[in-house]
Formats: sequence, structure tokens, C-alpha cells
Amino acid sequence: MAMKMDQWNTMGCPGLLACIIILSIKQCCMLSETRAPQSLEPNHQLDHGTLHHRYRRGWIWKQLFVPEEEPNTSVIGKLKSDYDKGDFSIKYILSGEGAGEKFEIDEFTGEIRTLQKLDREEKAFYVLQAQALARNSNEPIEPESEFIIKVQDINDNIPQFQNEPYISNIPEMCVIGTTVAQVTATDADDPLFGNNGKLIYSILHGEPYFSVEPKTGIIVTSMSNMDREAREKYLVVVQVKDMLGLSGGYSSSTTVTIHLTDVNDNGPTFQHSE
Ligand SMILES: [Ca+2]
Ligand SMILES: [Ca+2]
Ligand SMILES: [Ca+2]
Ligand SMILES: [Ca+2]
Repeated sequence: MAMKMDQWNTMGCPGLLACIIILSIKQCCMLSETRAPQSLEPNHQLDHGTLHHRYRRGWIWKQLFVPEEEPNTSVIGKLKSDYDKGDFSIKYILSGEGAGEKFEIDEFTGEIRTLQKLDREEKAFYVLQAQALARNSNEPIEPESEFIIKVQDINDNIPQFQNEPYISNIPEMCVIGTTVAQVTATDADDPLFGNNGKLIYSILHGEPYFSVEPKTGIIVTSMSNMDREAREKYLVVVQVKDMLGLSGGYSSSTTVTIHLTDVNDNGPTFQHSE
């Protein structure tokens, strides 16, 4: 401020108003440009400084989870500095993925709240950074720290068959266990945790001629002596269920068209006309 006054004193009157405006804008820009580094730089020093170990234990929080597709906003946890005495002298700031858009922090209490519903199939976890500043000086109380919010899966996707339609040709009279086709379904839910994306195949229509391997979707013959001359075409309906086939899950079905191809299994017969 003192520098500004000195500059003004050396200026002539006609340009004074313009100068005030320009200086005000410059001052404003300088503030917004320097504010971020101001808060980051001390953290960096703390990370490599002697206070490192003392500060490392300063942040307190539990793993943060949020169920996906939850329509109501809710508090999902709390970040806290152990220097926080509950007198609101610490200001908490959140940045990173989804900060201000999907999550916000109560700057006084450190409580983290969702701002909108989240789709695990779109994004399964968010990496955010938290800062704890002294409210009166904006000096960091804790080094900036990274934390993760995990989105918990619900079963909100139906398994879908891929690469339809399924058509297969197999030779008639083939042995039991001959591979006919493989059906494949996908489910967008979490394939690793829980059963929401775990699929089981079964035959709805087509037994006892064919069977399906429950986990792989491989269809095999389960009867021998299938004679093309008696029946040439089979329609096998395969169902896929998520939740490992348990009740309460989703299912889809597909039809596999199977043609028996001819093998030379009928000897020539002579017709005698005498
Ligand atoms: Ca979803
Ligand atoms: Ca599912
Ligand atoms: Ca899901
Ligand atoms: Ca034949």
C-alpha cells in the first residue's frame, strides 16, 4: 500500500484516475496469482523439514466410501487435524477430482459431503487433496495431504450378450461334449468385489441335446446320435444371470441357432425293379 502511495505522488493529476484503476486491477491479479503458491510452498517445506514426522500424524480420517447412485447428498466422513480444538480456528480446503462439483468440505468442521449422485461405472474413485490452514493467517497447520473417496458398487447393470446373433454348424452324429459355440455376456458392475458383475450361464431351452458350462458360456452337445436326417436345426436359449445366479439379480437371454451338417452316414441302397 505504501508503494502505491509513493507512485501516486510522482504522478500528475490527469492520469490519476486511470492509474488507480490499473493499479487496482494489477493488485487484484497479483493476489489471485500468488495465493495458491503461498499455501503450497510452506507445505512443501514442511514435507522436507524437521517438522515432517510431527505433522505426518496430524491428519485424522477414516477411509471414505460413498454408495453409487445415491440421489440424496450426504455427509460421508470427516477430515480433521489433531490440532483442531473445535474452536473453528482451522479452515479446511478441498481440491482435486470432483472438489466443489461432486464433493465439498465444511471449512469449519472438516465434514465431507456429496453434492450429487455418483456412478461407479463412470468413475470408481476420486483422488482429492486437503489443506488445513490457520483461519487468521492462512498459514498451513498441516501439510497438504492426498486422500481417496471410493464409490461403492450397487447392482444397477443388466448383463448383456455380446456378438449376437449366435449361429453354429456341427456335424451330425458327433460325440457328446463336442463344442458347439461360446456365448459371452458382459456386466458393467464391479467384476472384482461382490457378485454384482459375476455371471452364470444356464440353458432355458435346448436340453437334453445341449448343455452350457456355467462360468464360460461354452455350449457342448450332451447327446450322441443326433441325426441330421431326422432333425436338422436346433434353437437353444441360453440365460445369463448376474449375482452368480442367486435370486434378486438381473438376467438376459439369447438364442443360439445350431445346424447339423451332413456326414456320409447313409449307405447307398439299390432299388430292384423286376
Ligand atoms: Ca451405476
Ligand atoms: Ca449386474
Ligand atoms: Ca454398479
Ligand atoms: Ca447324413
